Amino acid sequence: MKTSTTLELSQFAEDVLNGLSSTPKTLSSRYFYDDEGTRLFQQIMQLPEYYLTRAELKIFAEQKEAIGEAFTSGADAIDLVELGAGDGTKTAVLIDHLLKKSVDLTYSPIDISQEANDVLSQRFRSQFPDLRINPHTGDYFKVLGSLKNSNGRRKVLLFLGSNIGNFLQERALDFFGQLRSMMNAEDRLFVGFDMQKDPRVIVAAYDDAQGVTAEFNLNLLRRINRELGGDFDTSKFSHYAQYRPAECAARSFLISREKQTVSINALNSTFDFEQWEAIFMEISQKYTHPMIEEFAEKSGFEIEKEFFDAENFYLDSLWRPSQNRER
Ligand code: AVJ
Repeated sequence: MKTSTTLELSQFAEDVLNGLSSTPKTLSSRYFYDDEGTRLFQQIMQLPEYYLTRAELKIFAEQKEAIGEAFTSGADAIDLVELGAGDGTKTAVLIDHLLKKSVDLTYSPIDISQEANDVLSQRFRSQFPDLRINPHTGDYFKVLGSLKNSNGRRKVLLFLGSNIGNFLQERALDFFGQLRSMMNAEDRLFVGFDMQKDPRVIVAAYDDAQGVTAEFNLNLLRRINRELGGDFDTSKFSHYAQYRPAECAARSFLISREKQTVSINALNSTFDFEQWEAIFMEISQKYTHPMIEEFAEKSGFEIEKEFFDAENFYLDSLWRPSQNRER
């Protein structure tokens, strides 16, 4: 029965169908970022509890000299390639610095959203009239594959914001391994990791007092209503965030406050919720230093240099392909 309908469904519809048919029910955080979700995430980044963005921006602002040196050491020219740039605030700090140092530089943001790329490119074109910008819209790996050929310039891949935290451990390892396979020996990978810290600080970041994170999660139910003809009543769900310190994992759930049935037209389906049943929405993994070392090693990298903030809340880690392990 499922097969004939599934073929005609969008990836989003298919993933929602599979997720809400699973036990426990789950929805993927990769679908948070429609226009409304992107707007809510911008708001999250301004929240007093959401320390991640500020910590990383501080690292960039205070250590741009050392970061710039590490990026350019042993290379005459560099191509910054950013995976999922967002609004580019952090990257702008670094670009500004590198241009002032007269580094031979290009900037290639890669994003699945054409819209996001257009906005960012326009902003950077007016901010940095001399910067060569080559935006690419599409899947990270497809685009990286097309950029693979060495042009004698060092590619520095940027994967910031602890975006890696949304991947389960195994997928994160696989992701780094795939990046590795697309890199030349002189290329570098610069990754942002949110570190393990006081559990109370972490849980507050995902359960803010103003309820913006709750709205960010509930927006995915609204998105299903908008795009797939769902009839979720968001007042019947509440956001619940927890942090498990032994796993270093923050998780978000939407909890059905009552027994209810939700129908989704585009899926030709209804879904029953028990009272207090959870939908697992998002994992935001935190890291210990040994975890990061293990990731680097297992995916074929060596850690070249590390940039922490003063509180050790956050780490931007520069990796180079390890030479004893051709993949
Ligand atoms: C963009 C994946 C880094 O997990 O901290 C923020 C997304 N979710 N608040 C994170 C998010 C809830 C964010 N990342």
